[in-house]
Amino acid sequence: MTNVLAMDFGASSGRAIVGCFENGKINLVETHRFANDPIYFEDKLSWDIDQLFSQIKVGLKNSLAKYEITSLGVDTWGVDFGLIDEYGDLIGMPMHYRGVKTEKILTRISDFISLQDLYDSTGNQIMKINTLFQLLSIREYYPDQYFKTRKILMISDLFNYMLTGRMASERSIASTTQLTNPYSKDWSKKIIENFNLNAQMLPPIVNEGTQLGSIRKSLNFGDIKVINVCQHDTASAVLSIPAQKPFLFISCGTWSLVGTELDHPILNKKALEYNLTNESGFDKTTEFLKNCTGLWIVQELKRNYQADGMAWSYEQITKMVEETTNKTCLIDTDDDLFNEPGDMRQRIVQYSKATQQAIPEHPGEFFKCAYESLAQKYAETIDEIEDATGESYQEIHVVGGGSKSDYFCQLIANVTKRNVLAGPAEATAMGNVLIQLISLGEISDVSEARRIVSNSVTIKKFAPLKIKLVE
Ligand code: LFR
Repeated sequence: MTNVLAMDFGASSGRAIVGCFENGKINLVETHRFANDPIYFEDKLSWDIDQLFSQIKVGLKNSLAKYEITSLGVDTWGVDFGLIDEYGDLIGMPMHYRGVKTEKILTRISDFISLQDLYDSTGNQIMKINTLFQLLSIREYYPDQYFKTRKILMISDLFNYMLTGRMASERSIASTTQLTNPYSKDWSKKIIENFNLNAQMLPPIVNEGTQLGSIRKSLNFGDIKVINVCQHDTASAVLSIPAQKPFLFISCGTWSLVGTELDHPILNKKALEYNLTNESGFDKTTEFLKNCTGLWIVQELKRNYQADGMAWSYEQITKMVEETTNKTCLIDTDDDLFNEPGDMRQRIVQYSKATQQAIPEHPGEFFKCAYESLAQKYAETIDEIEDATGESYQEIHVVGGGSKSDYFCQLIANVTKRNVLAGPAEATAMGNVLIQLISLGEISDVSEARRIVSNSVTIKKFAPLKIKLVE
């Protein structure tokens, strides 16, 4: 048996998950779960890095109490990063994308490059949270921090650095920055030059599977390798999908990534018009997808009610939704209104008033609005992906937390009029574990890895039923 540890930093929680590989199957065991709530540091919404690093240590300790661990890999969401000074120390705390104020910067992008050129050079969907825009805003509003910076490390690279003392930029997480070339998947010289950035700040890009080093001796965990997994959680999740190309996926967590895996980027007019992104997956594949808001609004609603003393589980929430027979309003889940933490009920009411729809009142109606609006967004996005790729897809692989809800999977099947294949739910952790096992020589390649996923998890199928969302 070989055991490896995946440290997965999601928005609803951070987790330590041990992947136990034996007899061609992987068993995932959660050994530690902790909150990953942002903090305010110098008035900026930020990552609580020191606290989170101590949670990695707890994760290691708990895992080692039960298993012999060969290696560890860290994955996180994309775009966020820390700044390292000339002494190798972190400058302040890394900003959290939900708090970044890049709107003004975005209005001035055309001083540096045309939007078309920016898209052609990076392949990335233009989102205000992208690393490039965050970096430009630091240069503008916090020049002292910017000019002290010697290296920029994406958050998962930063944790790796804290664990090993070594700096590198893993390719998949680097591809969320709007600073990489979609073909070479290396740092884009053009972007660096056009925006007058210092190329020395960007550590060399390494492939997933690189063994970065071992955990520093001073941390006292024995000899454990740190491996650059697909550190972008989306890339890890896609890797774990047990499917043959071409396939369509929805990686459904706080965000919903709706897309497909390709051998090459797509930068045609339609891709730009639909704001579809090209990110780097394992083995330099391209994840051609749209970053849509995901269960974020549901998670926030759940928090809103909890703050009012109504603490419901997701099972209770979906039961409530299923019992809600009223038609409810539909919102654009990607509207800026829903971006930041806060009371989603007020914002949904505001939206439904502005769009002259029925105003939800009861909890079931608010949750139903969020779920149905999401499913609607997926259907629209799938049309866009089909239009931009020229492919048509009969089924959708739904992975991640959202795949655990039968109600939601059935709704997605109904609204998109396609079969839904649900699972694995722990897609990101599974992908993280798979790359470590490939790097250690336990699994030969990604095809074998995907076969192992099929043997290890149950995939549930949902066929579409006829429904109508609005009269
Ligand atoms: C998903 C994800 C998306 C990225 C968003 C913000 O967790 O990594 O891929 O666009 O978070 O970084």
